Amino acid sequence: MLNHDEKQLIKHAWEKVLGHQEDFGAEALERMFAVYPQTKTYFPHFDLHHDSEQIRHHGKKVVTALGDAVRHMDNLSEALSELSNLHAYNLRVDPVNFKASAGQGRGEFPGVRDQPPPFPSLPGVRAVPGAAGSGLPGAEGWSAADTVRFALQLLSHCFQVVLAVHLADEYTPQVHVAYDKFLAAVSAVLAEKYR
Ligand code: HNI
Repeated sequence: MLNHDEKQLIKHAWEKVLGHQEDFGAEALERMFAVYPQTKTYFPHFDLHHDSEQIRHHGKKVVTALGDAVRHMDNLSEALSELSNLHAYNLRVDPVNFKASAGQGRGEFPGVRDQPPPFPSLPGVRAVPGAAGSGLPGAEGWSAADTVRFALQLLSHCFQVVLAVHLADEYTPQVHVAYDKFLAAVSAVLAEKYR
C-alpha cells in the first residue's frame, strides 16, 4: 500500500518526532478531546484537563507505539497485534451505554453529555441500518465498530495537525499523503479484531 518513496518520507519525518513523543502525543489527544468531545467517552477514567499527567502519559504511549509501527511498516499486522487485541477490548465501550449511565456516578466528564449530534456520514464509514443507538451519542445508525473506526480517523487527523504544526514546511503535501496512508493502515490494524 505504501510505496518505497512514501516509506522513506515517513521514516525521515519521524526523526523530527523523536524526543517529542510525549509532547506531540499529548497535543494530539488534547486536540482530539477539544475538537471532537465525543471521543472523551472512551476515557471516562482519565483526567482530561489541559496538561493532565494522564494525557501526557497516554500521549507518550500512543506516539511510541506509532514509532514502533514506523519501524515495522512492512509488517504492521504482526507488529501491532497485541495493541489490536487491547483496543478490541478497550474500545468496545458503547458510548451510548456510557450516556445512559451518566448521572449515575459516571457523568463527571465535562462536555461528554449534551454533545451536538451527529457526525455526518463520511465516505468509507459504513452506516449499519437497524443498529440505531450504538454509535457515538446522536450518531444513530452506527455500529460500535463504526464509531471506533471513526474515532481512529479523528485521532489520526489530530496527529497530522500536530505534525503539520511542528514540521511546518517539512510537512509537504507528499509527506502528508504518506502519513495519511500510514495512519490509515495503522488504524485498520487497530480496528481489525473489533467486532
Ligand atoms: Ni489507544 C490504550 C495506542 C487510537 C483509546 N492505545 C493504548 C495504548 C497504546 C495505544 C500504546 C496503551 C497500551 C498499554 O497500556 O499496553 N491508540 C494507540 C494508537 C492509536 C490509538 C497507536 C492510533 C493511532 N486509542 C486510539 C483511539 C482511541 C483509543 C482512537 C479512542 C478514541 N487506547 C484507548 C484507550 C486505551 C488505549 C481507552 C486505554 C487507556 C488506559 O490507560 O486506560
